[in-house]
Order: sequence, then C-alpha cells, then structure tokens
Amino acid sequence: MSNRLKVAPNDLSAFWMPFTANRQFKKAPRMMVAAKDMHYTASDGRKILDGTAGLWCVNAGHCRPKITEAIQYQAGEMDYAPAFQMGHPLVFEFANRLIDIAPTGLEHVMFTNSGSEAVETALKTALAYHRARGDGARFRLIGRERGYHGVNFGGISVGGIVPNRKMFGTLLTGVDHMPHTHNLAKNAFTKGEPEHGAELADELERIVTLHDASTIAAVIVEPVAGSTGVLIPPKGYLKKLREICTKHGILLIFDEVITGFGRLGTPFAADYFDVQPDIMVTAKGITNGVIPMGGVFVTKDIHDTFMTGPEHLIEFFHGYTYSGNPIACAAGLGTLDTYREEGLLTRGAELASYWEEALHSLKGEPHVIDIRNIGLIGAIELQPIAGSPTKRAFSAFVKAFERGALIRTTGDIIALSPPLIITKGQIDELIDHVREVLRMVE
Ligand code: PXG
Repeated sequence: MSNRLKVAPNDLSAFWMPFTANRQFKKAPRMMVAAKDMHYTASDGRKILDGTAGLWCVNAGHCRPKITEAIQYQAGEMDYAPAFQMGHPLVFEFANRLIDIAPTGLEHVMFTNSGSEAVETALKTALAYHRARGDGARFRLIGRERGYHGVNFGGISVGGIVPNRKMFGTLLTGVDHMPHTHNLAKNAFTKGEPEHGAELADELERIVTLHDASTIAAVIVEPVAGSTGVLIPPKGYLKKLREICTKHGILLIFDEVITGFGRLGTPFAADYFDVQPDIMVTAKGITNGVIPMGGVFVTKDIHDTFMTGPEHLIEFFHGYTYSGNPIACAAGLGTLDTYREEGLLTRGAELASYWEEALHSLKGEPHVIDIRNIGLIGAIELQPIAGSPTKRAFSAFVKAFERGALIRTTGDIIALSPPLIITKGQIDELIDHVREVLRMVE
C-alpha cells in the first residue's frame, strides 16, 4: 500500500459519509488503513480485532491471498465486458459454482452490485413472474416490521426500519408488513432459536385474508433479521411462513445478505432452518466483501416461466451495467475457493457452542437486558439511557474501538459477527473487550 494512504487525510469535509454521524466522526475520526485476516490496522498503527467481519461481509477474513491474486490477475487480463447481449467465461463459471452450493431448488442466479440492488431484482422478478404466468393481479409485496432490505425504494418499502423510511415520501404502494418477532418478555437470554413466537407467522394469514391471496406476489424476510439488532426466528416460524406462502401461491423471498455464505454454520440460512425459499437474495460474503456484488437465486420454475416467446427477444427487462463484472466474478471465485479449502461455510457450526457460551457469559454485566445468538452471530441488548436512546451502545462502540476491537451497534444493541476464521482465543478476546467496555460505559 502506498504511504500516502496510510496518512490520515487532513480535510474530511468533501466526503458525505453513509449511515454515519458525519459531524461527530469528523471531529474524532476512526480511520482504518490496512487489514489482514482477523485484524484491521488503525491510522495510529493499532491492531483492531474485527468482531463484525467489516459490515457482516468479510467472512473469510481480510486480504486473503486467493482472492487478492484472482482480482489482480483479472484486472490485467480483461477488466470489463459488456453485460448485455455479451458474456465472458468467469461469470458462467461463477454462477455454476454458486448453484452447486445453493439450497435445493435454486438453479439460476442473476448478478447485481449490492444487496440493495439484489433486493430490487428479487422484488421485480416476483412481480414479473406472476405477470408472465397470466396472474398479474398479484402486485402486493409483504415485508416485516424491523426488516432491513437495503436502501432503495423497493427495499425501504418492504423494510420496516422507521428512520430508513420516514423521510422518503410515499414509497411503493401495495405493501403490507407482518409484525416483527422480538419478544424480550418471553424470550430474553435464549440460546439459539426462541421458544415463543411461531404463531406470529399466522399474521401472514390475516394479511392474506385482508387483501386476498390473489393480490399478493411475494413475502420477503431476513431469516435472521440482522441490521435491526439480530432477531432470531422463533422455532417453527419460518416453516409456517413457507406453508402459508405455498398454500396461497405466494413466492417466499429470503434475504440472505447477512445469513448467506456460512454465517450460521451452514452455507445458507435456508439450509440451517431447512426451509426452501423461491428466491434468495445474497451479497456481502459472495465476494468476501472485497468487490461489490450481489446475487439473486431463483427456482427453475421461475426462470423457465420467463423463457418463452420468440428467442430473439429479451426475456426480462432488467440488469445492471456491472452485472457479473469480470473482476467481481474473479473475487467471487477466489472467495469460493477459500471457503472450500478452509471449510468456512460450515466452520461456524463447529464454533457455535463455544461462541454461545462466551457470549452468554456476559449475562449479569451492567446494562445487559438480553443476549441472543445463532451460528456466529451474537447480540447484546442494553438498557437505553433514559431520554438518550442509542447513546450507551454507541459509547460502547467507541470505547471498544479505543481498546482494540471493532463491534457494531444499532440502537442500543451490540451486534457481533466475526469472520468465520476466528479462533477460540480470539472469541475470548472479543468478549473480554465487550465485558470491559460494559463495565466502563455510563
Ligand atoms: N439486505 C440485508 C438483509 C442486509 O443486511 C442489505 C440487504 C443491503 O445490502 P447493501 O449491499 O446494499 O448494503 C443488507 C445490508 C449492519 C449493516 O451493521 C447491515 C447492512 C449493511 C451495513 C451495515 O447491520 N446490511
């Protein structure tokens, strides 16, 4: 890396940062300048243990050689090829390799450049699928309270995170929401899937009754809601959603942007919960977060429904300039090689019980009102400071960074999702940082 990049820039004003308290950050910047395996290096030279895999994406750890080499090679070989009406070998190879590891029934994949674009692609595919079948009255999309499906208009419409929606006008019409599944009174400090709440899936039946099944195209959920602060589905809940969707001819979309690629100790959450979606949205871990990319997986039935009519006509009027970009595909292939060679898509299962015990050892520490976990995901919910929600968790985040650990907070919840290469020793280290920080914050 050039020396220039290691020096913190003096003027931070030009860059309007995403999902950031810009003015606060720019007064006391937290800059990362390098990364390797489980650690970042901050601009002052300190090593920071990555407790969040970047933003839930660097599943194989940082700067892994297979991925770096693949990108470097491809950048010199062929940088870009037109995505429409042209192809290149890597994108077909990558698609085949993805379908090899995808949940049963998902046989085709479309590429995007982010999770948000993958969500839009999935929603549009669902609408167009019904229309292509002559069932075009199915225009409604059903999401869930507290759901996160990226930041584009479709995604925030079906999503349920209030600040992400309220500034942006009328959004999509024809959207309804199921209730979220968070229930601290009944499920606090549950290890793994909570006992209470499967009946919340019946709310979908209520929504179907209200609107009539013939108007509903798809239901979209995160199998484990991540961004909102890690809400783990109650036992049996996802199976019930599947049954209700099947019964009414509604497509079930799993947004696996966070849960995909080994996060739960199985390749995908669909495998973990043994529930097959009709469409699966992925991003992040698809390229280890290294090059922006998303992938939307669909069943053979959905794909084949579009493959009718004159062969010279475009079947689906959708796609992006960078869909299947060669360098992104190279990164993806290097990522899949790394996952396979190191068994990372199932490593979380080996570590899950150690992770669970370590996390739950924080029970009884100051401010902790819930701890939840699944696979290599953990969340610690804190009692908010009266009148200043989010402040306590945010100061925990800042203090953890100062101590040498990257954690993530959303509201008053600390979310942890380390790279899947984490060792038991590093799990202890991460949890000790959190413990110390909880004892320090107001
Ligand atoms: N769906 C889900 C389930 C996600 O978690 C997106 C879609 C959008 O992906 P893009 O690539 O457009 O950002 C996401 C993204 C966090 C955090 O800390 C989560 C996300 C992004 C940034 C931070 O919880 N999720």
